[in-house]
This record gives sequence, C-alpha cells and structure tokens, in this order.
Amino acid sequence: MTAGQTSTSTADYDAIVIGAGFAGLYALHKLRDQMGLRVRVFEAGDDLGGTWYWNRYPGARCDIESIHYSYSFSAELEQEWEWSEKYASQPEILAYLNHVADRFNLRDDIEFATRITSAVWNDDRGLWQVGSGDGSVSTGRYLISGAGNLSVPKNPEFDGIDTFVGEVYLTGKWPHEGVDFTGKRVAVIGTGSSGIQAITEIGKQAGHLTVFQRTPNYATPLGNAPSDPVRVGQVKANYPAVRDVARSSFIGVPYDQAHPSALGVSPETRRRIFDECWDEGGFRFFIDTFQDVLFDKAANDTVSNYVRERIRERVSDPVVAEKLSPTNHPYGTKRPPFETNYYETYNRDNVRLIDVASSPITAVTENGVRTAEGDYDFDVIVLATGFDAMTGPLLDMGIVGRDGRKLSDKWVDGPHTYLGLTIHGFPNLFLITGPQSPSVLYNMPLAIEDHVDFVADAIDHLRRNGLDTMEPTLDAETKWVDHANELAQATLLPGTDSWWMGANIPGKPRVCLVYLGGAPAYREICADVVDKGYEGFTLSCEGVARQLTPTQA
Ligand code: N01
Repeated sequence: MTAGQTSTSTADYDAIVIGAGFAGLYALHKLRDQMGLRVRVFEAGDDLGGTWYWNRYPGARCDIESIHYSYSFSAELEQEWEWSEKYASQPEILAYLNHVADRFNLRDDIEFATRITSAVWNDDRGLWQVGSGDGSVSTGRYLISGAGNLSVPKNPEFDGIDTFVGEVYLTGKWPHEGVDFTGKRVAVIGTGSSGIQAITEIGKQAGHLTVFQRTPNYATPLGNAPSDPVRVGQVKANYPAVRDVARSSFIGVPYDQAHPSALGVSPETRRRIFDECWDEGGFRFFIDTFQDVLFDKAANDTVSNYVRERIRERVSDPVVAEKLSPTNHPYGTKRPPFETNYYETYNRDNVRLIDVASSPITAVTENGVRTAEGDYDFDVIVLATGFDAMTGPLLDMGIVGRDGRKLSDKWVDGPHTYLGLTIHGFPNLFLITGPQSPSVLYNMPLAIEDHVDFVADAIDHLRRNGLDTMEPTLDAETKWVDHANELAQATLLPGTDSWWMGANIPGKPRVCLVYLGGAPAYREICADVVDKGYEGFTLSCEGVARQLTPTQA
C-alpha cells in the first residue's frame, strides 16, 4: 500500500457517525463534503436535532447567547440566519438545525429511527461493526460518537410510577404534540435547569402546580430579550474575530475575564461586580465575577450569600423563600441554572413548594405522589429528574474494543480517556465532547467544531501517511485521567453531589466528568499533541505500528 491509500474499501463506510444533533450534523458535513469520505449517520430519533429534538418541554431554551451558541464553520450561514431572541427557544434552535441540514444537503446520509445497540471493533479487518435495534449491521473504519452528553434520561426512581393513572412525562422525552396543562393538578419533580424552565411555564397554565424540590438551586437571571439588531449587526460584521475571542475564553463565549479574587476587593466593589453581572444575565454571573469562587470556600460564600439575598427579595413568603435558598452546597458546584421569573412563580396562588429533602418521596401511587408527610393527588406528573450524563450515552451503545473488552468493563470505576476524545483499547473511536474534555463547560457548538476538526485532521493525517488506525497509548490516557482529576480536586466541585460528579445516579462512580482546565488551555494541549506528531497516540497500518516524527506530522 502506498502513502495516501488505505484499506477503507473493505468497510461499508469510511466513517460511521452516531447521532444527528449539533455534533453529528457538522461531522457529516466536514467529513463528507470537505474530505470526500463515505459517511453514514445513525440517529435514534425520527428526525434530527439531538437535545433540541427531545427536550421540547415548555420553557426549553438555550442559556448561551444564540449569536455565540451557533455554528462558526460557515460564514454564509452565520450571516444569513437571524435569531429572534437573545437566547433562542427550543423550536427556533430546532428550526436552525433543520435549516443547516437543508442548506448542506445532510438528510440523505442520515438513517433516522435507528438506535445503535452494538459497536464492536474487528481487529482482523481493522474496522467497527455497528449494529442497530432492527438487527442490521454496518461497518466503518472510523466510529464517531455524537451521541451527546445529556441524552439518556435518568430512570424514574419512584416505586409505583407504573400504577399512576394520570399522565407522566419526562422533560428529556417530551411528546411532540405538546401537553395541555389547563385546569390540571400538576406535579413537577426536580429543580435543575430543566425543572426551573418548565416550572415557570407550567405554573402559568396549570390549575394547580406542586413542585417537589430535593435541593434548591442557585438560579440567576437569564436576561433574555428580543434580538438587538445593532448588537447583532456588530457581531455579524466581526464574526471571525468574535469567534476567536470566544474560543480564547474559559467557556467559549466572548465575555470579560473574571476579576482575580472576591476576597481581594472591598465589599462595595464586590457588590458592584455581582450587581453588574446579575443585571447582564446568563453565564456572566458564573464566569465574569471572581476567579476564586470555585476554589476558595470563603470567596464562594460571598457569591452564595449574594444569590440567597436576591432570592429572598423576590419571594413573598419568607418560609418559601428560605426553602428556595440553597445552603447545602456552594454556588457553582452544581451546573448553574438560569431563569426568567422563576422565583416569582412561587408567589402565585396556584403554586406550592414541597421540600422532599426533609420528607422524601417514598412512592408514586395510583393517584399521585406519596412523601413521608402525606399523599398528594395529581392529574399529571412531570419528571425533571435529569440524565445519566456524559458516560451514559456511550455505555448505552454496547461498545466493545480490542480483544473483546467492553467499554462498560473498562469504565467500571469511571471514564478513562485521552483528551476526552479517544480511549486506549478502542482504536479509531472518537468521542465528540466526551467525558474529561471541556464539553458541557464549553459553548457546545464550538466545542463540537473543535473536536470534529481534530478528528478530521487526524483522519486526514492517517490517510496522507498511508495509515489506517490510531489509538491512544495507555500511558497517555493514564496521564490525562490523572491530570483531569487533579484539576477537579483543586476546586470545590468534588464536595457537592452533582451530575458533573456522576453523583445523581445511584451506583455511578463518583468522578469529575468534565475537564476543568478551560477551553483555551485544552485547545492548546490538543494543538500541541498534533504539532508533536499526534503525541500519545499509536498510529498504524494494518496492525503495524508506526510513530511519525513531528516533522512528518
Ligand atoms: O437535570 P439535573 P436537568 N427525588 O440533574 C432532582 C442541561 N440543561 O435536566 O439536586 C427528588 O440538573 C434533582 O435533585 P438533587 C444543563 O447542563 C440545559 O434539570 O439531585 N428529586 C434535581 O433537582 C443541566 O445542568 C438547559 O437533589 C430528584 C433535578 O431532579 C443539565 O441539562 C436546560 C430525584 C435534576 O436536575 C441537566 O439538567 C435544561 C429524586 N429521586 C437542561 N432525582 C439550558 O438552558 C433527581 N431529582 C441550556
């Protein structure tokens, strides 16, 4: 075989992509249209959109400004698409993704209603055999997971849920026809980002709404508004520079850098900065205040106290206000939710709050919810109880690597990845925004583009050098896992039960699932790996390892 040729002709496809959300759509476009690969996308849903296809609950919208929470790969797309609001609602984001699919003619290479149930590496043939629920099998040289981070809803944990005679809905699998809550007695269980968005809208419509809250959250204002044409015009006139600045900031939005220390300024200055970021809305309050709030408990107390004070100002009943004020974890150690009139919802006559930390839910009965304190009857129960995040979607696909090793065995004590992108023992498998990458703490469309571009460059590199397989070494993987864990241990995050730590799923290993070094540092590391000839990877052709020198890379 000569350089530039590989044995991909033996596979049905050069690349198989799982999922047709933001990641899968861009991967298809990049690999098919820019690299000329034969690509097939398999999508479990009946249509495209991923997260934005499934999460149709009332109030669902993004919480990164849409001019930033959007693809950057096409200047034409950036210019032609108009967002009606600063933070787009779910229908508008889904419309955007459909526009992208139509504009780049992506649908023809997506197989819908096809859930991948097995993905097995065949070492003899050097390819992945990917099986779906209907028994069909396809083969691909490269397997790219765009299955998402929050795509497997947590199983309902309540005994008797099947006996409930009313309607039960999961926010993460919302019915397409919508739900009419008019005049109904509704329960919402869960007060994370999904619950907070849904509660605000359902409270306006339901006859009566009961919220079951186990842990109060530090929700801060989203600051949504209709799109400002002047600001949009400025961004559109400078999009490449805006994207560069976004990629150079911790979570991938072009906001200011936080001030060094909450304890290093006067109480007046601190208050002014909190007030400014509170009024600006969205992630500014999380990342634009002070750099030490996630590292130093005393610094964190200043922001936690501030949010509690603001909650109390907005809730009329002091007893309810106290229940809504988080005290058992520091601000930002759970993923911060953003809200619009969430706290005012509890001032409505038709809304009540039940604390299930002190009096847990013991069962769901035929008629409603039972807690240690009594029974509550409902027509509808909404489960906003979260996801088996990050690892759940990958472990759900029956992935088996070299020598028959199951991913579920390899990850029994938590994820082991190199760069959050690849896994030792699982050649040519790429995880778009996988665990131990910045992923959910990086503006997702940009995080996805960075990862897909890395994968595309790696495949291109293999092909140009007559290679067909890449796999991280165990040593590189071990060092990456240690590095990711060390970063996490330096923060306050490990002390809080959160889905970031895997603590929301009974029995799930407690380990930080997110790379906390920030997008800029992570991007530099990835660039360095490439510059050094894919340092940490073994590159091979038909099983024969060959490490290129940096000058050949
Ligand atoms: O899930 P969650 P989510 N009994 O895990 C409660 C993204 N997102 O779907 O905290 C009683 O945050 C649980 O209580 P506790 C975003 O990244 C983004 O809301 O475990 N309660 C918690 O209150 C987000 O972080 C947007 O004590 C139970 C809630 O259910 C991620 O998705 C919008 C319980 C689960 O909260 C997940 O958010 C929506 C039980 N047995 C989501 N089990 C945007 O705006 C769980 N709970 C972009």
